[in-house]
Amino acid sequence: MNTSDPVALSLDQATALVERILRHAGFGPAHVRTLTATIVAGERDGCASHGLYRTLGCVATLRNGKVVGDAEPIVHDQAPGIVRVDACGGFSLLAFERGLPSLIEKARGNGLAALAINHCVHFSALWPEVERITEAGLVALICNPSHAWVTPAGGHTPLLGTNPLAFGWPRVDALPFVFDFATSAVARGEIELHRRAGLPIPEGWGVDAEGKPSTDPNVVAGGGGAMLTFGGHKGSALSVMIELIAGPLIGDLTSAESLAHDAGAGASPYHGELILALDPVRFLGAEWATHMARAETFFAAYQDTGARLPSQRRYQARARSLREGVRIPRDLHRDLLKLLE
Ligand code: NDP
Ligand code: PYC
Repeated sequence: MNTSDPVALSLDQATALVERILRHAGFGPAHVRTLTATIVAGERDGCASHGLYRTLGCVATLRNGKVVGDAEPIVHDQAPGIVRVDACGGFSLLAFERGLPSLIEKARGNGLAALAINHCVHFSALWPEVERITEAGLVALICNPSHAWVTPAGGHTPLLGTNPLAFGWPRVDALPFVFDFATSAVARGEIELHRRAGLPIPEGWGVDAEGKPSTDPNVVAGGGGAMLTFGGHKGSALSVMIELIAGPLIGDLTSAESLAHDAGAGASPYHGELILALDPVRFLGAEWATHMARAETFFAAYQDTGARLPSQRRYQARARSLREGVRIPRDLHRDLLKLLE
């Protein structure tokens, strides 16, 4: 065995390891369950920036006193089309789980509905939540702010979060169409993985304190620099939209306010999350199947162009991991085991 060889884990082993670490750290059973499921799903689907690596951040955030490890979310029936869940300072995932049944019921009743999660600590990829909604036959749109690490196009000081935007469309006899990306050029987690591996980052991801392009992850993510949005002013505008609709609109923090709340602790962001669900059956009635079939024609035409659909790589990684398990960097495995000491 070479010390740089990755460590192979079956999905059961990965699950047992993450569960043990989170329990040992002091998270309550419901949070251990929801955190583990999402962390292992990230690794399984080949999303290393939101996979087992995130266990380190969850534990650090608890040790810093920046998350309530046994918070019990409170569900409020805010309006006929709105369910609000107060995460009470816990991680967002349990709040999502508690609010989901009401979101689905309201979307089926009204045609569209919103779930607003407040006062949550957030670290996760959004596609696991998108898939829970598409499994119910609904269209999903989810977004949230994060910490102010990203400068708007044309600026050079951080103000925006990495603000992910995710969309899902339930498909006939196929896994859902899902995209889920940061509105920064790349997720912060990807830069952190480069830093851990001692690698430079590609140009276009960030700038130094003077706004000059930088490929140093230590400068862009921590050394006075800033991350960049994707697509210049277009990514900036989308990111601002997310600051607004998943911030002030739902009575929660912007990314700048989340970073101020962090006060240098380096914990996961603390803010809200906005989840929208739309019901094709309510929109279309008896015409539903006809129009879902037209969407399938569209997906076929898309792939006929030679392009691949977002999530196809992820679904392939999932199928591979279900067969073969996952492989994680040896130094990550070592750092995870240290959390059990
Ligand atoms: P990417 O830039 O890799 O974009 C991811 C999305 O784009 C996926 O849906 C991916 O599908 C799709 N995609 C990538 N390449 C292609 C391609 N060539 N053709 C078609 N589709 C493609 O990831 P990001 O770094 O922007 O984001 C990674 C994750 O980080 C997301 O899951 C996001 O939710 C999470 N995140 C979470 C934050 C939070 O606050 N909680 C903040 C920021 C990010 P596929 O997976 O199949 O490649
Ligand atoms: O990777 O940008 C990121 C991120 C922020 C919060 C969780 N993930």
